Amino acid sequence: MEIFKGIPEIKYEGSQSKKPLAFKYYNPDKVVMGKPMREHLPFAMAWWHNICATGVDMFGPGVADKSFGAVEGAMEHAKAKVDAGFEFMQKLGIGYFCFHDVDIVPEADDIKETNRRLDEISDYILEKMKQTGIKCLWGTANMFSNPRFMNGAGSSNSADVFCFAAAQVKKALDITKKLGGKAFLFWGGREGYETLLNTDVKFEQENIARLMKMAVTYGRSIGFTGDFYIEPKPKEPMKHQYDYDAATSIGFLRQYGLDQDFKLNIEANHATLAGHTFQHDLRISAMNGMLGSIDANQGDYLLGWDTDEFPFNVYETTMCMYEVLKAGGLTGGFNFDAKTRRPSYTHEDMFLAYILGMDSLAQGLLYAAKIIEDGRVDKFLAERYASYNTGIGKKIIDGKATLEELAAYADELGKPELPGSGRQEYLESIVNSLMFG
Ligand code: XLS
Ligand code: NI
Ligand code: NI
Repeated sequence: MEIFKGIPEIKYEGSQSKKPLAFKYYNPDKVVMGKPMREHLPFAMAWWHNICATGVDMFGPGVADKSFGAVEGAMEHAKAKVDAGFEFMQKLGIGYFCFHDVDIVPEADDIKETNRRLDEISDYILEKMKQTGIKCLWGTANMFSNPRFMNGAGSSNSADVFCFAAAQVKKALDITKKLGGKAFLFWGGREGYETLLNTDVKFEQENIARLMKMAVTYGRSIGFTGDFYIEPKPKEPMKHQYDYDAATSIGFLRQYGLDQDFKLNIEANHATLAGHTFQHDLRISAMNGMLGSIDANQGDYLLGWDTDEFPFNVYETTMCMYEVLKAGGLTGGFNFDAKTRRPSYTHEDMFLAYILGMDSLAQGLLYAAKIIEDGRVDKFLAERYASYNTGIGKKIIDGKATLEELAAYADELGKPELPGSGRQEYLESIVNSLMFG
């Protein structure tokens, strides 16, 4: 039964098209730098925002109808959501989805019953996956909504709560493995604190690492060969979240010996909440060999919270795709961890939002490829460090110089030349002319 009646399969029509339900830039077959767009951009649908969220906020109830013709909260509804999700992805040509355990079934009071429901729904999802060829990008356990997690999951002060976190991780890993998921994700949820008056940070961080270690050991024991991800976020819901940003998360993973099994899932809006650009956290992850996947969205520079908007800022998507191309692509994908604004409450809005997001990333890809193929930016960057290619610079790089020798070199020189202009404005004008020229 068709759920999104009147919504056709979304096709590429080109930038001149005025048709709302068409791609203007995302042309899956178009080859960019030797690869079709669909391979550059493995898009994923986020189950929670798209299929579950109704626009509930602190000030009012839901406004969007996500019942999909079923009684809400029952297993019948869970199945209707699967039907809706797969029809949605098929109509947009999206190849992957991401989910939390409690997105796909209503949580029961008893964990045994929740797990039974998860078995049932994952059979149904698997069937749909076989019919459509759509795959699972990553799964995760929601360890932040249920009241038991008010003080965190791995970081909870209660050992019983820690066990429930472990139980959920185990089951979510089982389901992710069953669905052939590429990765398993930990987003910090409530792993953080409000005040140091009641928090033992060292103890909590060690415990989070213990939970992650157990997850890796268990995952490998059941034959899960995918990556584990940490998704950094600096704040919200907690005042301070432990996985603050990419650099902090990488330090944590290395400290606890988790860096061989984990990579990062970088979310645009989380990077900007941490006071970085999206590009910054992508670069930090990539240069450490830990760029796994992306939660594609954008924040609002005037607001201090995670607005999870669909990406439309093409400067940001361009610099994102520049980093992704430079890193040789993603092993993960682009998961739209994004929601329509509350007044955009219709089913058609869900499609329009994904079209915006997919087109914005496609534009970013096209412009990033132009910047790379043009070569002026890369050439400038390489030349900027040319003083290390020969002479004393090379000696430094080769590790053959001593502090005394460099001091003697400086003595002899008396005064160095200024290091050369950074030419930022020139470089920015190159980017503009490539984007709009
Ligand atoms: C919340 C996070 C969350 C994760 C998955 O801010 O972005 O949605 O991606 O738990
Ligand atoms: Ni977010
Ligand atoms: Ni996210």
